[in-house]
Amino acid sequence: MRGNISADDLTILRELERKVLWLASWTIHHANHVRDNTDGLKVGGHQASSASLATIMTALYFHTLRPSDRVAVKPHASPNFHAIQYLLGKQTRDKLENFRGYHGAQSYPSRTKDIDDVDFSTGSVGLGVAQTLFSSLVQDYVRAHGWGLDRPEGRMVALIGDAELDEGNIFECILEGWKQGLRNCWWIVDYNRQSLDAVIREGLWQRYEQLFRNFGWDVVILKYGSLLEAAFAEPGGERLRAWIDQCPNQLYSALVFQGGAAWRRHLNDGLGDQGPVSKLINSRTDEELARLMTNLAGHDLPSLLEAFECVDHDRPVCFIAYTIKGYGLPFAGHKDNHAGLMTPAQMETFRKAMNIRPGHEWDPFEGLNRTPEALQNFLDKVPFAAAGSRRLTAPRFAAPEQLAVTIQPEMSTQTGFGALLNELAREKTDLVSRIVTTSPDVTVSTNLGGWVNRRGLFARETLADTFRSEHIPSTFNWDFSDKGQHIELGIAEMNLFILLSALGLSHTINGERLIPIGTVYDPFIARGLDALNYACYQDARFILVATPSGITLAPEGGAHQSIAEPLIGLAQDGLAAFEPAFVDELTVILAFALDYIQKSGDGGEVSERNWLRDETGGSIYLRLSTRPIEQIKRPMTAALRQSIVDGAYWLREPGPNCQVVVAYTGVVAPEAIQAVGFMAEDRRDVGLLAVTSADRLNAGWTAALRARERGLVHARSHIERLFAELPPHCGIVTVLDGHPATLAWLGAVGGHRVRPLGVEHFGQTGSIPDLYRHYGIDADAIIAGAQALTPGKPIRHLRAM
Ligand SMILES: Cc1ncc(C[n+]2csc(CCOP(=O)(O)OP(=O)(O)O)c2C)c(N)n1
Ligand SMILES: [Mg+2]
Repeated sequence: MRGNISADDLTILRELERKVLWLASWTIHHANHVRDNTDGLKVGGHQASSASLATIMTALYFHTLRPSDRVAVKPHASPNFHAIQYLLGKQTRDKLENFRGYHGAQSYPSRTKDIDDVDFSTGSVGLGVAQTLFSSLVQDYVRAHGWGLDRPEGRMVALIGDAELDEGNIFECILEGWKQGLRNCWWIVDYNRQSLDAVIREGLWQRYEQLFRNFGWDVVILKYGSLLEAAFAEPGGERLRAWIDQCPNQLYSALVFQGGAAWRRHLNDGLGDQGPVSKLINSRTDEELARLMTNLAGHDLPSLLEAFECVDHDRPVCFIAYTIKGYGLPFAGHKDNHAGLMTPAQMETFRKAMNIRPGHEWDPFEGLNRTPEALQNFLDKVPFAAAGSRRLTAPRFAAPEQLAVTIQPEMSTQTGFGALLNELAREKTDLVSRIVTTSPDVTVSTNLGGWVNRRGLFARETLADTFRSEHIPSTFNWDFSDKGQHIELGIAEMNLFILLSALGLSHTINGERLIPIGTVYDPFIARGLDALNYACYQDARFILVATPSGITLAPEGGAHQSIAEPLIGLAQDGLAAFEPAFVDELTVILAFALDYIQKSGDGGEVSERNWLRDETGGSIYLRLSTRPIEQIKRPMTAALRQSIVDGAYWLREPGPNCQVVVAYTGVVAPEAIQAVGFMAEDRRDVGLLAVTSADRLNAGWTAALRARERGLVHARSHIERLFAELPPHCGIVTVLDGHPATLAWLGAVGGHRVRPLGVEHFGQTGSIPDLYRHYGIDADAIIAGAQALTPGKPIRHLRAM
């Protein structure tokens, strides 16, 4: 017995290992050669990559893992994952037959698109890996706050391709994990020494080993399987071990590909006539020799089971498991095998070797030696699958319609945000207890300081603010405790988004809902954009507050100003973007956000009222600014509140003969208001549209178009209703501190001419008036745009200049 497993169970696991390899290979083969596949895109990278991980995944899923454990599977090992879930009764044959097809099993494991309980999506290499680390931290956060203690602690496990470790975000998160006292995290590196293009550099494992140890990880190197270990114990075995240890990656891979005779030739040439070791080699047939020389620990169930079983602590562990890319398949080890596919003839040989009868390729137990009853009995008891569905749920927390805050006559949205959180921090509601804020070293400069002073920083170990205990005056109390509600991150924005992804899945991973709010400078969204996209793809729920933004950050210059971000807000799926101008708008939007992020993602129905996905919810992006602007004193009516949420309202209603509409977003409100005032005498019935969310306006519009095309003739979106009375000859000037394309589409809604103003080129230092003038988003530019769009006498204000 090794690794706490009976000989009988080990035999069954060996059968399942073959089955996983077969089913994954057949799934891929089927998608390419059996199913009609005319799109020309052959399955790339799956076959060899899956074979590489088949043994490790068999050991984990069928023996080691528990229901509380969560796994991110290397993207190209998805066929293994689907095969395992198929054997466990959680994936259908239909979906496997349709692998990579429409509504079939996904090419890369997907939480949102697959039916077989994917814990964490993967696909963009490196991100799923970091997700496991941050999920461990979130698990600790939840438990430290006293929630979910009736569930056992889980391990967060990443199955990692060795080349995946080239991604910088992995190193960023290792550093953060060390700072935050990471526990219960296992990373298993599939050390096949191959990437997509190439065989990797020699000795990388030593660099990894050092690195992980430096950051407090336990490192377990799984190099030799049990056959090799036994051979090393034979006379001459040590010589054999030395030969393998010195064998370059390239040569090893080439010999794996060539097989037994080549191994023998090279070993004999390399070792010469050495007596015992030659005897060791010569006592084996070519086939036995090939099996021995490729018996790496990553393909040796007993070695793996024992290694996993031996971990007796909760510190993070990195297993470096030696494997062979394409193990068990004809192109094993070949450096070109990443996108390698078996030919029909090779598949036929493989089928026979696996004892599979034609027509029985999908039968779960076909070709195995144990009886179906024995196998099914084993599968029924697999611990990982014992608890049923892995999707947990958590109740929602009621959010108010609007938040309260004192609005100063002049105020910026960023100050408003800080004040709103400061007010929330005073409240003793369940909702507020679930808020967790985080920021990559810009907590203070994004105005979260007041909230943090009241709610404290999170750390598993209490750490007092020495400045405070030494009575040195400071605006900020930085006391850390396990009840704190702010997670302070280092500067890496990738970490921010992956942490938001982990926090934002807590309701389904931990069964405990969190309300995550992350702050970042708007331009640096781009630094973590792929991780933001990843978080949204997994349907994680969070509020992203991006501030400051735009060229409004005038003296900071082009390196800190954002231009493209409003387009990200418009285009990013799963993220509703808002850019308020006034703080009262923000009080409404933030309240909406607190509710919207908690809505269930099921169904994807659109609301009949505004044709948005308001029933399904999503995440929220608020683009804010540091520029103080004069606030409007007005009552917040229910209708205004609704319009702010729907994306726009008339700040000045257009009259029946309206010649010009100025539609603005965000911080350029004063310029738009001023411009409308200046042109009022020279253009008739000018309208002023406040756009609080170009994203929601646009989404509602396209959804309504689609609905009408489907025959719902009365479908009308919010922007269509707002523009319904505009005369056809009226022109629209749009303006924002961001890329003009964000609002340019407004002209297409009712077929009006548009002059879109915005920022298209890198900013520079200057004052706000300097830069608004230079980039053409000031009142004069708006008036000039209006004059060019509409007939009539020149507008006096421009003439006067
Ligand atoms: C961010 C990103 N860049 C590039 C790719 C394309 N890609 C997919 S797999 C791969 C190489 C993976 O090598 P490794 O991680 O060692 O896995 P193996 O195939 O060897 O199992 C690359 C470059 C990707 N999926 N994601
Ligand atoms: Mg690799």
